[in-house]
Amino acid sequence: MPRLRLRSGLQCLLAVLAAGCQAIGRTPETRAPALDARPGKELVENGSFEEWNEEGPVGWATGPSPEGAIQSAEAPYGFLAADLLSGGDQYTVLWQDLRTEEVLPEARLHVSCVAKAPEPNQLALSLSFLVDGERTKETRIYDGHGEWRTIRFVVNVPAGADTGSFSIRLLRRPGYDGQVLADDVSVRLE
Ligand SMILES: [Ca+2]
Repeated sequence: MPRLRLRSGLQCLLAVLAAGCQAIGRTPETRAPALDARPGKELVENGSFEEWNEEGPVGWATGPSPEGAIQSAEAPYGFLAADLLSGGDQYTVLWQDLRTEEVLPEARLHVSCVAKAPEPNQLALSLSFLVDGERTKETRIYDGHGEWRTIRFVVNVPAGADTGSFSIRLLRRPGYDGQVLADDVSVRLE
């Protein structure tokens, strides 16, 4: 009987391991498709926040402090998202200068991210660039109430734009509480 119980225990363990392996194997198939499945040239590095180092998400700068954003496993794209921490009475900003060597005046840029926050207006997505030496911004805000929403807009690059001056920003506004998440930041050149 002891041998029987041992075998039964081993069988249970193997069954649990097999179920776990199946669950791990299934996970990627239940996630959204990779960024590169979409048309156009992607200008954002690590827009899905899958790569991190000790300073934060690879390719991104954060402020006001280096701890402006931490990893979150609640991610609609891939396995990780950015959790923008409260900056007290200051904006928390996550930004990146874009690889815009190929962006010519009068090109179209498709700008988007997915975001989740408890209240509308807690998070903004902003594309910034110089036109004839003047800083120009196109900004859209999160308008949900605690659910994942897509923020999306199109920018027609004006004739006088400095093609080396483009940057993308996520801004967590001061004066709100709760968790603010962002994932899948994309600027695609049509
Ligand atoms: Ca992600």
